Amino acid sequence: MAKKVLITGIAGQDGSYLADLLLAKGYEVHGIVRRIAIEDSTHKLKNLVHLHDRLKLHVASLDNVLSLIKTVREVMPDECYHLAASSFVSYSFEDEMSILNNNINATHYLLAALKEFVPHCRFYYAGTSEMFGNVEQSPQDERTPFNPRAIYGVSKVAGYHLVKNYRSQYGMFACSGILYNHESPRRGYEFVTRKIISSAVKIKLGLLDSVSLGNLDARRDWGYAPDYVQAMWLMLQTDAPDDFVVATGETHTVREFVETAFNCLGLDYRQFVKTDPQFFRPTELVDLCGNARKITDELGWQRTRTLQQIIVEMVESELALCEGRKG
Ligand code: G4F
Repeated sequence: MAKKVLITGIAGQDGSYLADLLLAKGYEVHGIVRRIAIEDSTHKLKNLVHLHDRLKLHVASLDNVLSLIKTVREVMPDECYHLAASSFVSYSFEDEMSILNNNINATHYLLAALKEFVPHCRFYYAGTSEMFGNVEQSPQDERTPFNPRAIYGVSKVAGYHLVKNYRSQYGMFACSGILYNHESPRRGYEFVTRKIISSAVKIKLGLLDSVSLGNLDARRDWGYAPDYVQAMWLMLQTDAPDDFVVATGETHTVREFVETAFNCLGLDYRQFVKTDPQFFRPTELVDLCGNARKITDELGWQRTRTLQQIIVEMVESELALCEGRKG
């Protein structure tokens, strides 16, 4: 019988690539979506269009424990990947309140529901480099202390400890992946890489004059999203649950990303890119660079794309989208 998997956040970048991967491996794939996503499927489920009727989508809300219990009991999954979260690193007060509550509660509700109804289910939790925050050592690995500097990171550290507790106290097979930034043509427009690519392509096509960005000297460790969902799956196939850092071990500045993207289109970014204080962060994290040695040595994980290759793929995909060659 096919293994059953339940994915929260299935309509996002990572969720949709994970669905692709698990369908190809023969899983029966179930996903949790909000009612609003079904009502506005053209926009909110665009990453799943190509999967059409191969998925089983369940309407539930991560802040409603009863709807989660109902879904868990209906699906009785063998594996659960908890990817849904408010994941934009915001510093606004209203956002901070809801990010903290939503992210922590959703993780707790889901773990509690699985423990109660399907305790053998293997659980993946989407941790993040934001948990390390303002680091004192670089690169970071699984032993580096957490020092989050944004509420999003604080909420993710709390979720990480919930996972650890369910593992040690209740014997659940629960793992956290500590993933650094990962990009692809399915990245949301609010994140800097997609914003740069989509603006550069629009400028090339004469649809936009310029783009305003924040700190061009900020550095990130950027990987390829499909490689990172492969890492998630590997973590749930081991003999014993554990936590792993997933990263490239290389950092690049936003400026380097911009320059490469504009170069791909034959443009000089200096003519089109402005900076605007509204896009600067009050605290910019420095030196976030991951050491993925553990997952490489123990699970054989490897990245398949350089940043240059990711940028080329994103540019080509955006061009196809803007020229109407892609849905
Ligand atoms: O693309 P970003 O918004 O990603 P950020 O904040 O690093 O967070 C992403 O990666 C984390 C690690 O995996 C995740 F936890 C999180 O959920 C999310 O996926 O910003 C990247 C960098 C920052 O240093 C920011 O200051 O780009 C800089 N930046 C410069 N100009 C900008 C802009 N970021 C955005 N979003 N928009 C700008 O105009």
